[in-house]
Amino acid sequence: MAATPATDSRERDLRDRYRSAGQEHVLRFVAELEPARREAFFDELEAVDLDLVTRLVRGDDAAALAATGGEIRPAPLVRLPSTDAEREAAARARDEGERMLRDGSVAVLTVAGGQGTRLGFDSPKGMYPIGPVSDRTLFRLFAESLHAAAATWGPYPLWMILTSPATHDATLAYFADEGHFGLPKDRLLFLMQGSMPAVDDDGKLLLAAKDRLATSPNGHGGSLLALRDRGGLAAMRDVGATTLYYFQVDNPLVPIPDPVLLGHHRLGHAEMSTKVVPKRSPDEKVGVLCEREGRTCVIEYSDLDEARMNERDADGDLVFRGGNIAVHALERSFIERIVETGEGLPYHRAHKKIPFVDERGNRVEPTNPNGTKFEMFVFDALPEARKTVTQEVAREDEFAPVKNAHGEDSPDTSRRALTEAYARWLRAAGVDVPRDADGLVPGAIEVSPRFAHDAASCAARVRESGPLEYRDGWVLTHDES
Ligand code: UD2
Repeated sequence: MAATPATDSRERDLRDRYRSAGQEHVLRFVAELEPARREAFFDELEAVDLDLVTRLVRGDDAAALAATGGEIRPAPLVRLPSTDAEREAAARARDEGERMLRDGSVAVLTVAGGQGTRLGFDSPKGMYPIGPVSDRTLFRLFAESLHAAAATWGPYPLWMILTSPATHDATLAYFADEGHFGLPKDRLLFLMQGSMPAVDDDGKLLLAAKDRLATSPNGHGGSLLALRDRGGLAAMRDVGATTLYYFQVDNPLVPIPDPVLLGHHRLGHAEMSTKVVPKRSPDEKVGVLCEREGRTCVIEYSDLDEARMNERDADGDLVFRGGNIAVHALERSFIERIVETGEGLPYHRAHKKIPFVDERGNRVEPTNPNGTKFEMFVFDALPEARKTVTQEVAREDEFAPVKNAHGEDSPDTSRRALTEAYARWLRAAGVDVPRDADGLVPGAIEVSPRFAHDAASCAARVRESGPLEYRDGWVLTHDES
């Protein structure tokens, strides 16, 4: 295939660099490539941080991840209020958080760059229809919550959405098709996160095709780098937002934004705060909030030893029970400090089945894990924070993730949790919502965030609306009266 002198010199440079890193094999098929594909492949190869890959393959970063020793105890919690003093503290936190929302100091980040493999849904997960009656999508639900926040507290918070190469274009197209849900466009920002190349068990880069590396998104911890590199921090500075409210795209029950967490965070002078729920069983797949040598950290479920995982206190509760639901508040200045130099957070390794092209150019779909993906986890920022707050919340009120196609944490369990949460708001507001023999709502109902976004706003709307009567398939929308 004819090559221009410029291409020749690009190829020479790349060969030199990749040869010194012991990775020249990725250029094996270059002679077969059409010029345009070759140039695009060279772009990809030039963008790879080979020094970083070499260090990760060698394990030179082990120290950063070695935080597995040392004395570990459960992180101190702001407990779910059960005493008057705790209820008063929560009310003070709410007041403070509402002040922050009114004065525009809060921006919101939804991390939505994951590949959603377990759910088996081909589009970005935010497009998943989750409304128990209306099938409104996760993104629509969040957008409506932001309309509700603006109606309640004043300014629209800046909403940033972390995408990845796998979800970026489809997410943008979806928001455009939906007219950006009527949100002010200058308050909406899509940040595409970075990718990391995958390696085989000998530390060699894998090719996904003759002209493409096998890569994967660099983990939700990559959000901090994306905030720096894709204009998120600059946008926060422009709108005067000093605190970031962070949550995952897979949880439709998350309050957006939650003044109580924000208030505890501010009043506790925290740089990073986290919500937890009591784990429902020792082996639930959530990380646990811990303290190691005076620093807060999350120990991922796969890293918690059996003894600690099963340890119970005198009341029979799990000692390490603070399950991370991945809702955080982070100070902008803290994020700036984490990302101002270098590569951000340490990388974790996941041993996975990674399809690849072998040395003869044949595509291989491995049946066993054959390589390693590298990911950063946002909670690894916690130990860097001078102060943190960990707030315990009720699972049934705030955590109903959509992760698996069936069984636990599936669309069925998530929709059921939404119906039951809406029913609790309505009952507390005096509406007669029936229960079946199992104590559950005998059907599905839905409250649009623009009708009410929590129990208190629901009570206020019901007072304005006059008597409301339950029916299966009921959807309370903003113009319900
Ligand atoms: C995560 C936490 C777990 C617990 C649980 C709560 C990790 C490693 N574990 O488990 O401790 O808090 O959530 O629900 O985080 N994402 C990106 N880019 C990426 C990878 C993921 O944006 O490169 C997003 C993804 O779209 C999703 C979220 O991060 O919103 C969680 O990702 P996951 O499904 O891989 O994490 P999971 O459920 O194993």
